[in-house]
Amino acid sequence: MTSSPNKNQLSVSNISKSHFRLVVMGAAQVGKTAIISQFLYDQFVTEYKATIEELHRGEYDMNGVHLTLDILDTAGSHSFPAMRKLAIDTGDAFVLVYSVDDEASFQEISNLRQQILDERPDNDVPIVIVANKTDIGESRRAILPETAESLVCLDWGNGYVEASAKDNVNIVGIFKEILKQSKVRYELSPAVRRRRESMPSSTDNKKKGKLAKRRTQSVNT
Ligand SMILES: Nc1nc2c(ncn2[C@@H]2O[C@H](COP(=O)(O)OP(=O)(O)OP(=O)(O)O)[C@@H](O)[C@H]2O)c(=O)[nH]1
Ligand SMILES: [Mg+2]
Repeated sequence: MTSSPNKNQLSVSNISKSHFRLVVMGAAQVGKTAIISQFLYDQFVTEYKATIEELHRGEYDMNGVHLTLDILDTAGSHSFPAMRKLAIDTGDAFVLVYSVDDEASFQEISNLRQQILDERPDNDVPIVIVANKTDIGESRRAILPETAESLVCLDWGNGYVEASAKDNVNIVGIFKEILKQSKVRYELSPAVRRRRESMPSSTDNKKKGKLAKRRTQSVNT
């Protein structure tokens, strides 16, 4: 496979420009910040502090190709409509998080997804739905996994991942699923495809966050 630039690569919008912006949205306290913190910093923070908006940046070298991954952590509560609109307009892909013990948080991701579809004229942005806090146990679940998964995957055509930021279960799976949802774009570019192949496999959870990571940082927006 040649790595020379081609027409497709130039016309591809997201990863091919070596800068990918992932927006994480969802109701308050569903675990958005906890997921990002596990992925980028290998940490789970138990005390809750409401996010206003925070941009994290991860720099990666994948087979010699440099990738800047921006992850925008958004506010679940008191989210200003203009901020939300800007986040939706500028995201390359979206992670919508709900908490499995909170039915209203599932309704919120349904609303957010509709807003994304309404505001993005291309309407094909990768979206992954995350069912977080699976560690709380089956008895406290407000939404059954099979109900959520069939709605998300079959009716919505989006990706679905069950995860626990607390127990560090499937956190890398969220980011792998986003790449899977971006498949069409990846396939357009040989150089980008090589980068995708260098992502960790599903059995690599213990090595999470080690995508040849050079450094991560929190940057002001
Ligand atoms: N049991 C459990 N608790 C979690 C998990 N993820 C997050 N929490 C807890 O849930 C609370 C809220 O987590 P955050 O990550 O701050 O939630 P958030 O979605 O970023 O909230 P906002 O910033 O207000 O939108 C914190 O007390 C976390 O410790 C999880 O996977 N399991
Ligand atoms: Mg937060």
